[in-house]
This record gives sequence, structure tokens and C-alpha cells, in this order.
Amino acid sequence: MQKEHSEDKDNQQKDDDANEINDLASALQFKKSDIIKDHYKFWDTQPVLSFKDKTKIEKIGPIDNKTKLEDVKVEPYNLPKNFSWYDIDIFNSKDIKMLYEFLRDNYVEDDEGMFRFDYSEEFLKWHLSAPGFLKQWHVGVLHKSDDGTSRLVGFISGIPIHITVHGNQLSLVEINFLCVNSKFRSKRLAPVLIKEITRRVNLQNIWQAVYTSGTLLPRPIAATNYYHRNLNLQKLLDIRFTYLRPQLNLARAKKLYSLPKEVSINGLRKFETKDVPQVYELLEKHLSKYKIRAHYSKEEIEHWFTPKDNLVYSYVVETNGVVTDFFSFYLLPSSILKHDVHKMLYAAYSFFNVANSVSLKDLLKTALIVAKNEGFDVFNALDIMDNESVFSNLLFSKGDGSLKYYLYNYSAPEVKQDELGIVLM
Ligand code: MYA
Repeated sequence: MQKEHSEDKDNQQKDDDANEINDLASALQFKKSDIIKDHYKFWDTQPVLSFKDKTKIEKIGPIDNKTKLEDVKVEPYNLPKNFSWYDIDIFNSKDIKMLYEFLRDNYVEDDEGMFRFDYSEEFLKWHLSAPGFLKQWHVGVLHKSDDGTSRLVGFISGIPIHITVHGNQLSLVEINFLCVNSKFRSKRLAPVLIKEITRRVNLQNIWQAVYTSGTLLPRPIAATNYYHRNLNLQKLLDIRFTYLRPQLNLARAKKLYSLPKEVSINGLRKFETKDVPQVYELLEKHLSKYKIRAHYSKEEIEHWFTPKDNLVYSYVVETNGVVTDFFSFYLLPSSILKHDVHKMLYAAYSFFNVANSVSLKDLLKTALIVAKNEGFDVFNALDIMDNESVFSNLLFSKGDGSLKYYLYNYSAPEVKQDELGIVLM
């Protein structure tokens, strides 16, 4: 009897938990394929919010503020036999090539395994040399095989970044490029990489991190979606990146998605170094309305937005010396894994759009025209900042990719997509 009673209670508890999780899932817009596990062997040991926290998160601040610099291990974490730590020197051509090839062959794929991100060597150098970067935050793991050759089998990186979370300014790290060679997966190497970079970051007296992932982990601060605008419809159909609605034939679709050849905003030109102070002001003001937002110093503005072919494209609208508007996007190609002819997908990713003298719709449309003229196949943007308000007008469609935002060692209420003013690459 007692047992039955406690089983009833258990079942009731399980139902309550399931309802809680559904509520959370709909609030954060998780995908059906996102699984919330009962236990996370690694993540349950980390200072992150848990799915088990049922009440609305209201506390803002560090989760663990007891650990002190002197508590941080001075020695690196142990690795199994034949594995060793190796810091990538991004200015050494052999190292950057090794990292590039490793990520090209092992990094993030879509759910169907049709596309894999192909960050270029230049991209990796650009990202990893952000102002204030540290070589010891470019953490590699080498594996020595029986024939004595060593190869990269794991990587994780951090770069400095400054953000504001619900009014609180934080200097922290942006974690990216966590990757384990596909043949070495499910061996718990990822938690060691994460613990090792945490140790190295803590040694700089930094205790928080921000990161994004398509994978659902405990516990997102926001869940966002990718939207796509066709630029090269025929290729996107060929590689099955996109499909036509049954009512739309190819000729009509091509007409629908066609864009003018010329841009029509007066005063539009490429960003130049002399624009740094004005773009700094524009971006600071624009981002101030979002609950979670990035800050860029002038040095960072120059680093992230100075145009570089095949990497980053930035434009301003200037009238009589005054810069009023700004947009930027970057090239992140993907390898096409299952097509005989097409091998690369050239995708533009929206970075920041600040519209003042023109509408956001006209500004983003101009970005589409520039991207099309530069030979891009598709223009991608997240539904963060004000982006979603112009998606339908500009014929973006929702993709099946979602991206969750996370904070490490910081508790804060979750935010909606349009309350986020931060883009991680
Ligand atoms: S997101 C991009 C992630 N990379 C890829 O998706 C590339 C393809 N996949 C792989 O290379 C591997 O599958 C990875 C996992 C490396 C992802 N973030 O070693 P394992 C947990 C965090 O046996 P593997 C990006 O770069 C998983 O829940 N944890 O698994 C941002 C499980 O833990 P638990 C993840 O498949 C990264 C454990 O790993 C992720 O061989 C931010 C299993 O380990 C993921 N994306 O390798 C990292 N995927 O048992 C966090 C799985 O608890 C940074 N796992 O469920 C935290 C802040 C650190 C700095 C703090 C400073 C203060």
C-alpha cells in the first residue's frame, strides 16, 4: 500500500516534471529533437543553471563566487596515454592549416549530415586573434599513433569579450570551436577540453563565459532560429538546401527571389578605418536596447568590421561626413557532403544592422544585393535583435537549424530572441 502510494506520488511528480519541461520548452522554443536528459554526468557538476530549477529564474549574478584564484589548479588536467595538450600558434602556417583541416573534417554538421561548416584559415586567424587574445586559450589535443605520427584530435578556444546581462557588465570569454575527431567521440574528451579551458581562463581571474550551440545543454539563456534568404535558387534546389512550395514553379520562384543589380541607398560605401569612432557610437547606442548585448571597444570595431575579401563585408551610409547607418555580414562556407558537382555552399551570415536614416528593411535588402553581387548562394540571419521584423518582407524562410545561447557561471532570467544583441560566430 505504502509502495503504491509512493508510486502514485512518483508518477505525479514525473507528470509535473514533464509539464514543467514542456512549459520551458515552449517558452524557449526548443526543437522536437532537443532532448532534456534526467542526468548530465558532466554538466550537473558545473556552475550552470539546471533544467531541474523549476521556479522562474530571477537571480542575476555568479552561480559560484566562492572559488578563488589560489584554488585554481596550476597543472593541466591529465590526458590518457598517447594524448597531449598542444596550444595552436595561429601565426604558424602549419598549425593553422592543421586546425583548419581538423575542423573542416570534423566540425558541426546539420542533422541530416548534408553540410559541414568549413571555416577558412583566414576566418580562424581572424576570430582567434581578437584583441586581447591569448595563445593558451587555443587549446588543442594531439594523439600519437603507433607509427609515431601525431595529429590533432580535439580543440576548444576562448577569446575575450565584454557583454551586459540585464544591466550588469561582464568581462568574460566567448568559447567556440569545441570539436573532437569523429573517431574519438563519446570517450568523454569534451568535458576534459571544457575543464582545461575553464582552468586556463580562471587563471586570468575570469569566471564567466558565453557560448552558443545547436545542442541543447543545461540551460539556455535564449533559443534562436536561423532564417535563410535564397540568393542562388537553382544551386540551393540542386543541393536540396531548399524546396519549392508546390504552388510555385521554378520560373515564378526565380522571379520572386530576383534582386536588383544596383543598390539604391545614397551615401552607401564600404566601411573604412576612419569610420571606427562613429560606428563605435552607433553600435553602442543601438545595442543599448537589448537585455543581453555585446560591447565592442574601438579596437574591436576595427578588428571585426574592417572589410576583408572572402571574410567580412561591412558598409556604412554616410552623408556630409556623418555616418548614420551600418551593416555587416561575414562569409562562412559549408562543405556540401552529398553532391557530385557542388562542393561548397557560400553563405553570408548577418552580423550587425543599424538602421537610422533608412528602414531596416531597405538596409537588409541592400545587404542581400551586395551579397548576391559578391557571389554568395544564401544569406542567413538569426531571429535576434530586430531582424525578424523584416524577414517575411524580404522573403527569408525559417530553417530547421536552431541556436541556443548559454552563460557559464552566471544566473540570469532567460530572454526572447529579440532581446539579444550579441552575435557569436
Ligand atoms: S558548439 C560546437 C560544438 N561542436 C560540434 O558540434 C562539432 C561536432 N561534434 C563534436 O566534435 C563532439 O560531438 C563534441 C562532444 C566535441 C561536441 N557543448 O566527449 P564526449 C557534452 C558542450 O563523450 P563527444 C561550441 O563550440 C554532453 O552533454 N558540451 O562527447 C561551444 C556530455 O556531457 P553530459 C557538449 O560527442 C562549446 C559530454 O559533452 C556539447 O565526443 C561550448 C560528452 O562528452 C556541446 N556542444 O564530444 C562548450 N555536446 O554527460 C562549453 C556534447 O553532462 C563551454 N556535450 O551530458 C563552457 C565554458 C567554459 C569556459 C568557462 C570559463 C569561465
